[in-house]
Parts: sequence; structure tokens; C-alpha cells
Amino acid sequence: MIRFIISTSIAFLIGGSALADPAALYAENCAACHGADRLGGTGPALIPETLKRLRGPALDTVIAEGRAATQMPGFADALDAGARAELAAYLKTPVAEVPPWGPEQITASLSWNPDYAAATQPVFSADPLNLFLVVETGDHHVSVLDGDTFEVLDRFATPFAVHGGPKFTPDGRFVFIMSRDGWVQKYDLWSLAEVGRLRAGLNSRNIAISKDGKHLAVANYLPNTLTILSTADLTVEKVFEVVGKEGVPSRVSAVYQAPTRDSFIAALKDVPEIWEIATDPEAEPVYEGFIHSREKGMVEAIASSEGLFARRRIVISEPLDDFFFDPAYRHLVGAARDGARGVIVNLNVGREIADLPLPGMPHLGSGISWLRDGKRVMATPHLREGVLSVIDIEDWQVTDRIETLGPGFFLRSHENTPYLWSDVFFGPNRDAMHVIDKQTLEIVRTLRPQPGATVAHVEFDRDGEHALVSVWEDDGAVIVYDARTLEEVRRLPMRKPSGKYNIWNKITFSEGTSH
Ligand code: DHE
Repeated sequence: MIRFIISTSIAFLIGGSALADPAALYAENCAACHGADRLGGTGPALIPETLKRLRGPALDTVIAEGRAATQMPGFADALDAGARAELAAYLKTPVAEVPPWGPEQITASLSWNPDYAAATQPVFSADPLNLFLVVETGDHHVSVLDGDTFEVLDRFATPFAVHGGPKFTPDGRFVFIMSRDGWVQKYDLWSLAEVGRLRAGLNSRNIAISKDGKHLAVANYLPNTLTILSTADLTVEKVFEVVGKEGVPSRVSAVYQAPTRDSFIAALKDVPEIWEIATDPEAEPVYEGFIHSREKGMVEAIASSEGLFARRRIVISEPLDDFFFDPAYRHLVGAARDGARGVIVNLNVGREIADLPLPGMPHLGSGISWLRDGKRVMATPHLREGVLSVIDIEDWQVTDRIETLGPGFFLRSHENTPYLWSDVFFGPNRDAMHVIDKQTLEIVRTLRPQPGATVAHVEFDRDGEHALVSVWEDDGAVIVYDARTLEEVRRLPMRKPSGKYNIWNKITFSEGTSH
């Protein structure tokens, strides 16, 4: 039987039945907004690297019904179920060719907010260092909350699909926000206004800001690069082509700031290397090769780079990602590919020093540390097991395992609270939030603020007096708890609030939060 689809020019016959040519369907229906190359336009990129990471309705449902709170219309009337399925399958195949995306293209993507005027002092009376940013992924906005009164001071649109934590300049004045399509948005927290945005990659993972706040690193999957921008004017300072020692290109899983080392640390996805990039203009030379010097009659070490952005390779036995750093940034723990071990790398000597048994896919990037009986410990959730592992990070030993009601995603605490908060992100108990005593490791309370709804991710205010919890649903909320009594204080309606970020805790590297 011949299936009718919107345009005969995009149907062809195979074995007596009409099939849609998905590339032509795409060109006719999608390219105007999402780009002829599928890498984005006014709409987001439609490539597997982005699509498979998005939680929410299946792709063919979005094609049929559109996406709420965006300009994406439904195509149920225009495309029949078969054509929609073909199109969805096509969007899940990698693009044939990744166009160049270097300094020229990044610079050309820059747009400034024409209405932006830099304020000389905050345009509000709230404590400017106790603000929260709440990323609302339901409709791609960020709310700026006063951390004392919990009033919303501003709500602004972000690029589509923000991922990872926004990064603040050390004075707390500006914040940078990144989307999975590689857009970086600069926002002024005194003026409560966007400054501008540009596309630093085609598919990106996260961003990190340098210790002095002058440089922003963007970790990219597509292309295989690490982009470094000037935070002042968003100019491109450097684009590292990410290629391992043996010449193999690699995606960058993530990049982090190492404040005590004045550097960025980048996790490479496809080659067994970690890169350290100096953000100190006086950085020591990095030696990567040797030559035989005839003049001196000896083998001489060759400095490959020095000063700002000097790049050091730490060669490891297998690619690691999802890093936790000890507070001194002397060691990192990364997740091994088998999902059962954490590998400890000493960053000073540049080698692996130990393995930790962490079965059930540890989510080390969500780890937090604190002092327990005078010893520094860390805890990490596991993505495939309802357990938190507690690790003594002076001896690098797993000391305890705390059973939870299901696998968790995020952990949080604060210097001024005796508790750590752990969500249950997956499974039937995803509406539960455990509050755990940091000394006894006992679960003291399990909160269920909205039965049946996913409850996740916590952030404290600057004094650790209140804990903000997300009801991670489209008609969700941020719930403010008294961090001592564990009673609910306020409930603020929000559109799928994912992460919440307190400026003070971020810029002071509070020990209970992410960095
Ligand atoms: Fe994330 C942070 C990686 C899936 C929400 N996530 C991070 C960071 C990394 C990371 C490396 C730290 C970046 C930073 O803040 O600078 N995330 C990954 C993955 O590898 C993974 C498992 C799959 C993927 O490829 O993306 C993944 N992450 C998700 C989601 O599905 C989540 C729940 C929803 C979403 O937005 O996509 C999600 N990730 C978050 C959030 C943070 C984050 C909210 C910031 C946490 C914080 O408190 O700092």
C-alpha cells in the first residue's frame, strides 16, 4: 500500500511501498529553524550528541506535538506517523561533516544585548553575594532569587538546554551560562541584564572560569576542541585542537578550575590523558620532548609551552571522567570506564596512585567533602545503586556505604550544617530526599515534599541556614527548608528547576557545594 506523505517530491518507492527520504523531509520541514546542516539556527541543533542527552518526551512525540514553551510547532497534521519515525531516526544519525568551528566562526556568532547598560552598583537592595540562580529547564529560563527573602529579582531567557553549573567571576558580579549547543551567555548580576552571547562550540559539555576570573574555558564534544574566551569582552583567546600524544583526536568530557594550582584541568573522553592548562601568566615551562644538542653535546629538554595557557599532558592508563578533587587540588578521583572503580591521580607527579572499589557507577562529579572525627572524607552517590560511598581522602580508602532508597544524582552540604542532603533521582522513590548526619552517617529524615514527583538537587544559602530543593517537574517548584528544623518555609513555583547556585558558596568554594 502506498503511504501518503506531505510532498510527493520527498517520497520514493521501494518494493512497492512509499518511503520518506528523511534528508528531504528534514530540508522541507526543519532546516529553516534548525539549520541546513542540523547544527542549529533559531532552533537547537538536531544531532545525536544533543538529542540523546535530553530527558523528556521521545523525539517523534516532539515532532508530532511540538515542544511546550518554545517555538517548536507540532507536525502531526503535516507528517504521518511513518514519516515522523523516519525523521526521528534520521536525526539520531551523526552529521556527515562537522563544519569548521574555530576562532573565526565563534567570533562571528557573537551578539551583544543592545539594551545592556552596565550599572555602577546593584539595581536592587538585596545582598548581591547571597543571590541564587535557578536554572529552569522547563522553559529555558533562569530566575535570580534574593537569598534572604526568596523574592524573584529577575527571570531571563537562556539558550536552549542549559547544562552544568553557571560560573561566576570571583567578585560575584558576572555569571556565564552554557547550553549543550555550545552557546555561552554572559549576564550582569548588578544590572540584572544579559550582556551578550556567542557559540563557543557546536556541542559542549561545561565551562570553567579561571582563578582570576579573566578566562573562561569551554569543553566541547563537537568539534574536538577546548575554547578559551576572555570573560571581559568574549574574544576568543585560544582554541585548543584536542589531540592525544599519539595523534588521536578526542572529545573533552569536562573542564574544571583548579584554584590552588591556577589552572584548568580537562578530562579527555577518547584518549587516556588529562590536560592541565595554566591560567597563570608566569607558569613554568612544560617539557614534552627532548633533542640531542650538538652544540652542548647533550640531550636537551624542549619546553613545548610556558606562561598563560601552557599545556601539560598527564598520561593515564585509560580515559577517566567525572572528577572529584581533594580540597588542595593535589589529587583527583575519576570514574573508570568499567563503572566499578574510582582511579586516583596525583596531579603533582602526574600519575595514578591508587584504585578504589566503587561498584554501581559512582557519580564523582557530585561528590562533596567534610571533616568527620577530624579526618577529611568525601561521599559520592552512585548512578546504578542505591548507595553513597564514604571515602577517607587522606588514606584513599572506602570506609562506609550508606544504603539509600535508590540511585542518586546530586549531594549537597554546607560548612554550617551537620547534615548532607542526598536525592534519590532514579526509580520508584525518586520523590524522596534523604537528610544524613555527617558524623554518624545515619539517615535522620527522609523528606517527600510532593509524592510522586522527582525531587532533586539542593543548594544552601550563604550561611547554611536554608536549603533549597527542586521539584524537578515542568510545573515544579523550589522548596525552601529551614536547614536546622527541616521544616518547609516557602514553595516557589518554577518550570522544571534543575540546578540552583548560590553566588557566595560558589565564589568561596564552600565545601558542601559543586565548583
Ligand atoms: Fe550533568 C553538571 C556531566 C546528564 C544535570 N554534568 C554536570 C557536570 C558534568 C556533567 C561533567 C559538571 C559540569 C559543571 O557544572 O561545570 N551530565 C553529565 C553527563 O556525563 C551526563 C550523565 C550525560 C550527559 O552526557 O550529559 C549528564 N546532567 C545530566 C542530566 O541528564 C541532567 C540530570 C539534566 C540535564 O540538565 O541534562 C544533568 N549536570 C546537571 C546539573 C549539573 C550538572 C543540574 C550542575 C550540578 C551542580 O550542582 O553544579
